[in-house]
Amino acid sequence: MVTVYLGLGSNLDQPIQHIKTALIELKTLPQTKWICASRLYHSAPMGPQDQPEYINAVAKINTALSANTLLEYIQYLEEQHQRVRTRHWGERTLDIDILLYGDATIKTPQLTIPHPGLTEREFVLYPLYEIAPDLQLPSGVSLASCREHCPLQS
Ligand code: ROI
Repeated sequence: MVTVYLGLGSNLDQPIQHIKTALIELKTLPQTKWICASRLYHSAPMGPQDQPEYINAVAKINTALSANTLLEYIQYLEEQHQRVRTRHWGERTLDIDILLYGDATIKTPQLTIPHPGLTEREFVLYPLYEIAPDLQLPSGVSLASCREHCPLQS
């Protein structure tokens, strides 16, 4: 089993509901043990500013699924939430990112792990820190030091 952290975000059509439902749906993933999730966080949009604020959360699971298979399940979940892609960095009903997949570093056309935004996005760092304050990233850098360099803006 590999420990995986997932980042969830939504800013359309009752975002709190989308995140809460997605967290429940993640509990049904095959070959996967649910561990915990952060609280829900409000955050100002990164990207175009003329979009609603986001609700974000981070979930922790242990899974026997490969990173690619997990990605397929996650994309299926996003589709179930009528995910529509409007514009680059635009609004969305549900976005789920694989932030960390154990200690793996993966770079393929489909997947970049650790997630490239992980170390500088407050809406990822803060919920992740809530559930994994002692985490070390595959680079050897501690999550705590990333968070110190990323002051809360919103
Ligand atoms: N901004 C915030 N605050 N939260 C998100 O989850 C989020 N997701 C995105 C972009 C459009 C980059 N901005 C975001 O994908």
